[in-house]
Amino acid sequence: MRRDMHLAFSSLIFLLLLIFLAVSCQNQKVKPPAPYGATPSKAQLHWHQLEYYGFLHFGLNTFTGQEWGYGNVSPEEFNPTNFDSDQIVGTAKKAGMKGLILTCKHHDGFCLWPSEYTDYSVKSSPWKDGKGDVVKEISEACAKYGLKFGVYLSPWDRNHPDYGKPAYIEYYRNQLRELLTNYGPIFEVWFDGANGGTGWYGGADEERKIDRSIYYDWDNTWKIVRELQPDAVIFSDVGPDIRWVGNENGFAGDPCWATYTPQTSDNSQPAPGNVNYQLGQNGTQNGKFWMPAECDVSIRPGWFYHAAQDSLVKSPEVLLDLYFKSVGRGASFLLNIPPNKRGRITQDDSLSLIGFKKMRDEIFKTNLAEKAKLTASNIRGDSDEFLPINLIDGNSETFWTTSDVIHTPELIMDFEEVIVFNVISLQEYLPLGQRIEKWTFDIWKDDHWKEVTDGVSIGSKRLWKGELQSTHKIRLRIVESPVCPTISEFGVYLAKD
Ligand code: FUL
Ligand code: CA
Repeated sequence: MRRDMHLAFSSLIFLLLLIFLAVSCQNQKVKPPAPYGATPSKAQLHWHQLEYYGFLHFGLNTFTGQEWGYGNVSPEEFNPTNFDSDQIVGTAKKAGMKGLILTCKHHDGFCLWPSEYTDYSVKSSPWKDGKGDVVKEISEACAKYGLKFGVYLSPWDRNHPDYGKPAYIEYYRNQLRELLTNYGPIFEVWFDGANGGTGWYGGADEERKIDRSIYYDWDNTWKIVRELQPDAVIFSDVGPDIRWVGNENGFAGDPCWATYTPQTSDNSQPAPGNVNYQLGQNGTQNGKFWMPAECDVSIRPGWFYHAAQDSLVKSPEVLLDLYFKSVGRGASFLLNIPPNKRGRITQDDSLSLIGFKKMRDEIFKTNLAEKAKLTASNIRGDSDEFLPINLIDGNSETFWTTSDVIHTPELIMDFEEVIVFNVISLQEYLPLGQRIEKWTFDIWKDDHWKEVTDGVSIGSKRLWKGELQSTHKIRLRIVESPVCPTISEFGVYLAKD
């Protein structure tokens, strides 16, 4: 009995010792750096991963050939002859898009879903005898193909008799609730800055000016999104989650900071349509909010489909260039692919999309850096958790970082064989904020380092494409950073021709 007790006692001591050891090891674990400046929300982090998604401009304008309907066109005009959500969403899927945003209501006020609050919708059209619902079909097809679904609900409504009056805000919010309740998870809600002006307004046919900074009471309107779709990001000229890049050409500025402080010239409250939007192109270094840019552009000159523009579809080469200038500058690429009168994506557009996809796949197929031996000038606490190998594991959650006092480290990649490349890709670890201000990239050539390129900012992604380089050693230097850098990925690629 005594012997048994003795044994139990020693086992207990042994167990306690183990726990003590485990806890003290845990305590010795090197802590990650403290966050710097504004940092992204969970929803924004998810959004960053999407990078490339599509816009669908579809509605009465598709049938009338207009871009901004006046709000007086009969709903009977809406009659796609062969609407096929599988074809539309399937095309986006094949193109590698990660989501689709649908113009559920554009400025003309016509609704692509049978809204309870108006007859100016698909229910008054001959399409499917007024029983159709484009929002339902597209959202369901997105779920089927694994794409995220987003909604555009134009704040401006050139059809509604109450536009400009308080009653319209109630109408607008009711519609927002319908869209955010009845169509599954929404990843992005798009609030257009174009609002106020001439319109039909239920026959008044006049100009209605609104005070853009106060009319929509945005804070309370956006609360509806937070309440009904807490995982969605809100896009507008002034965020609050995603900002307009300030042009409709599909490119971001260089640099394009993920942080932004919206400004107006007259000190009024910044709001969609009331902001110095040109500043969105570069953002604000050390800006007040994490509010990354989205680059919207149409694959055609117009946002809506016009047969006369079939020969003007952007080529795969042009799209690739825009990709480098949007995603490659830390923004997202929102490419509009308008369904035609049949209710399908036109072949010219599909071919270009697939060509663009092939080019991207070809470039990013092999990360040459995976074969490198990595040496960093400093590793935070010499910890296994922050090793440079994290740069080539294809995982944006792991990163290389240094001691707090080391702000300008360098990293060398050695290759057993000479590599030939013309593309590099860098990614910062976003949860800790945008930290790096300036970096330089060199190759080893003729027994010395030769600078190939440099840049201001990295952010969610920084792509560089240039002349062909051949070497067996490359170097990344962080040359300006207010804090220790945290870099999650480093890719080296070859873009043939
Ligand atoms: C603009 C609108 O006026 C265009 O018609 C289009 O919808 C574009 C995406 O946003 O502000
Ligand atoms: Ca990584």
